[in-house]
Amino acid sequence: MGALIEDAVIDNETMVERFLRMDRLPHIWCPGCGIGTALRSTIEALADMDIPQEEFAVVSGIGCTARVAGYLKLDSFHTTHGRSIPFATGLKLANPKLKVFVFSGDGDLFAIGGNHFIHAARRNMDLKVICVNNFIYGMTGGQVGCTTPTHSKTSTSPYGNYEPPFNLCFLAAAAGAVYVARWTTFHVRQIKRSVQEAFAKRGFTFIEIISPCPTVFGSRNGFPTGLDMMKYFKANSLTVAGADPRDVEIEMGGKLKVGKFVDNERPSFQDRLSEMWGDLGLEESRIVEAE
Ligand SMILES: Cc1ncc(C[n+]2csc(CCOP(=O)(O)OP(=O)(O)O)c2C)c(N)n1
Repeated sequence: MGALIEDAVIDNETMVERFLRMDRLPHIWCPGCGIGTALRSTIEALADMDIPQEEFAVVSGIGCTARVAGYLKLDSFHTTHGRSIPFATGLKLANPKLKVFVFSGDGDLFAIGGNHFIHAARRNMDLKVICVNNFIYGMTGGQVGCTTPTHSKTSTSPYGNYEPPFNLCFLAAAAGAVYVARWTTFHVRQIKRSVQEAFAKRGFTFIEIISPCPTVFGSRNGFPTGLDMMKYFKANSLTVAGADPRDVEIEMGGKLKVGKFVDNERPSFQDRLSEMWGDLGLEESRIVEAE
């Protein structure tokens, strides 16, 4: 038994050291933040897939979540605010063999970067997007954003937010994503499975991970510690596999619907490209065009 535990500890260390730039630690995240949990589940998913590490590339924008790209020992690109998706699109087109994923925050992907998100989904670009949704602009001090639940207090809505938030899963599905799932940081195994399922698909996939930000969101909304928010997730999450994404809007105090909501097939951007260019690969098609 002792040996088994020892092996597990060694495996864990090996996995973490394999995927994290240990020289960059300690990380910048606050105690109780859920980004590390989301990252850990993602690393477990990558480690357990039959894909060589050098084939992965990760792209992020700016924000607390976006720091993930700097900590991951992959080909990592920490780009400008809101521009992770166009950057990732370029990367995928330049080297279609790469497994390109985007790991970024809700503000980065859906406020400043919202337009890029919907068009990549419409094109069914072969990108795997993982969004940590902490309901707020974490890095810049907890301002209200496009995912802040109605009535929640933030540094710029001290009496409560009076706007409705985006339902990110519905937005992704409506724009054309072929895989859409939502979990919280309480659902570590489900996140791992979703990441693996997303990588197994062609086309644009979206995973939303609801995460605590005790420092600037929780402290103003009755969840002063990360644990308080995790208990809330545990008590209020309701798994509804295959739920219609329009029915999974988030309201604090109500049931938080999680699960895999969309899993379908349609031609990806690259499928359409090869349809047009026959068997020619992307690289060759560019050569033909240049001639
Ligand atoms: C063009 C531009 N506008 C604004 C900012 C300031 N800024 C940096 S991070 C950030 C918000 C990040 O929020 P989110 O993506 O939700 O990530 P979190 O920090 O909550 O993980 C903003 C507005 C910036 N860096 N660049």
